[in-house]
Amino acid sequence: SIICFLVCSLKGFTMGELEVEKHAQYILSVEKRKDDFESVVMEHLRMNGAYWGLTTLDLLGKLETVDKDEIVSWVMSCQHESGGFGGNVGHDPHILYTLSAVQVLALLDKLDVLDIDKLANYIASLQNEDGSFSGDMWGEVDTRFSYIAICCLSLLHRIDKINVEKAVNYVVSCKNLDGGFGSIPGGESHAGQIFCCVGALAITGSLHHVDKDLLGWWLCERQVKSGGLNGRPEKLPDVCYSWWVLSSLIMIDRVHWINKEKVARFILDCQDKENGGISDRPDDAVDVFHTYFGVAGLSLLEYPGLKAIDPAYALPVHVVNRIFFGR
Ligand code: GRG
Ligand code: ZN
Repeated sequence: SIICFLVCSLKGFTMGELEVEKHAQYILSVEKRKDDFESVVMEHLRMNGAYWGLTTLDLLGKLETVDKDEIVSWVMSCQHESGGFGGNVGHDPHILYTLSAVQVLALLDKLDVLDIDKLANYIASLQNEDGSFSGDMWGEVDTRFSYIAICCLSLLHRIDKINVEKAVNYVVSCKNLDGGFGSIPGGESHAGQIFCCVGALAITGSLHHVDKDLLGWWLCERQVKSGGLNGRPEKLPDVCYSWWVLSSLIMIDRVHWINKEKVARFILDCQDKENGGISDRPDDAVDVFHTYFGVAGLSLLEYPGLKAIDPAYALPVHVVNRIFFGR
């Protein structure tokens, strides 16, 4: 329409630069091709893939094309006796897949099929004495798991099942002198871990523990000449950091410190304009993971025509509103 054309021109983009139809077709086709390279790689983390793919479709306005009941019954067939979810049918449960399962059900407005208390007890059982979280029964500890536990329990309205104060203190103990956060106390700052720690603090109302100017500066320095963002100093830019860095900057209210047009340009340059999908860098092979992060990054940048995504919950804003404010 003429209005959209004007909005797009104002923001510096031509209409149709984002290949909406082709990206939606690409996501749907990966699900159907069961034996090519990408599908085989995805086999053990199919639950994560379902979350990336379905969230992308929703942001693009194409979620109506999927068979919701079939997805819900597959998701539920991945649930384990313990309450946790595996990456696929018959796989061991892990908190990583459990969050994806909850996010998929939230997207489809089917959270009511869950035994909420059983699932919440599984997550709560992974909290350690020092407030940290293990990913599964084998015990690896990482601030990724702190974020996941807090995000998941918040979506289920069961945050009271854990010791929130201890969980927050543990995340704060992973803060570094550069303002960033690592995977464990003393671990190097990395944009992915920063998303997790800032997200956990945002959801628990604890952002006062963040030095916003110091962290904002570190995050802005992730932008390289091409406009893309890297995850740490001296590293190559990668589309997925559009998500990890931009979402963190938005949560600490410093996204105006970055050149948003140049990030959007970098993401658009990573599209396969012929067959759909987005890659990590221009001219690399596309995958579902980077297609999700590219579209989610553009959504954070308010790219015309995309639905808004929530930077802390990593779900479309309309889904988060449905969960917390009813419909
Ligand atoms: C709901 C979005 C969402 C996430 C769930 C799993 C998780 C919570 C967060 C993962 C955060 C994280 C650590 C992301 C980084 C992923 C990544 C690209 C790692 C690569 O790191 P390196 O050091 O690559 O191998 P670089 O880019 O530094 O060369
Ligand atoms: Zn990447």
